[in-house]
Amino acid sequence: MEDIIKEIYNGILEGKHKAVEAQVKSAMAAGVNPKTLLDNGMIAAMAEVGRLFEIGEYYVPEMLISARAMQYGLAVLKPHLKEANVQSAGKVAIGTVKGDLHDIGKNLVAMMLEGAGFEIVDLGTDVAPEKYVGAVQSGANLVALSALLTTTMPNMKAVIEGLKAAGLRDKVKVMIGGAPVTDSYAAQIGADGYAADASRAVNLAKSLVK
Ligand code: B1M
Repeated sequence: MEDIIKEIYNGILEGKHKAVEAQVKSAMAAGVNPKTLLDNGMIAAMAEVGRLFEIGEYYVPEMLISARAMQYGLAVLKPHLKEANVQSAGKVAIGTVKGDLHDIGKNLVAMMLEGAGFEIVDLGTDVAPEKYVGAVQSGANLVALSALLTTTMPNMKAVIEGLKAAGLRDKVKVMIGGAPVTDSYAAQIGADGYAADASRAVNLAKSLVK
């Protein structure tokens, strides 16, 4: 791993948000590939944070400060991830489902979709089904649902049921993702597709609105 990528990886693990922000700026100025930094440095660091939490070396406060460092780095990286000359590809209402506060993956997916030319309506975290329904009524043609907890996954189905109840299900595509979510879960709840990561989410979104 390049030194600067390793430094950013360590900075996220240690929750040094100001240092991470500065290091990502330096990496961009030095011409480091933003996607390589994202995948090999930043996402890899968050995976390690999860592992340390699982084995009891990190607790919620450590996860939080690492997440803050990740968000600071992502804010710097965002403009560098954008594709050049992209046209509006569709309007996406994205959010983390009810009961779930994890937003790093959701933000990353939103950022990549925006970079690929989608208009983003970010509903935030802990989003009730009615809010997605409202966003579709306001013109979103794609709903993107993120869940990081096995306990909140069923709330994805609640959104689909909400869209059906409002008579909107055939007017909108629904895609889902997040660490515990799978392709077969998407099929089980009647979603239109599942993506394992932010890059695949872009390809899926493009194919769904085609
Ligand atoms: Co939490 N947490 N957390 N956490 N947390 C996990 C998810 C966990 C796996 C950790 C563990 O045990 N190893 C575990 C869930 C276990 C389970 O349900 N199976 C867990 C737990 C238990 C909890 C709490 C219950 C802890 C507690 O309080 N006791 C609590 C729940 C709070 C709540 O939501 N109600 C909690 C809280 C938190 C923090 C607030 C401290 C913090 C979140 C801060 C934030 O997001 N602003 C946090 C963090 C940071 C994590 C880990 C360490 C990292 C998550 C992350 O940001 N990953 C996580 C462990 C892990 O994932 N290894 C963990 C990086 C991110 C880039 O990846 O989000 O997976 P990810 O997104 C990926 C893909 O999944 C995909 O693309 C993204 C980019 O490639 N993707 C999509 C995501 N959404 C998508 C949508 C799509 C398509 C793709 O289409 C729509």
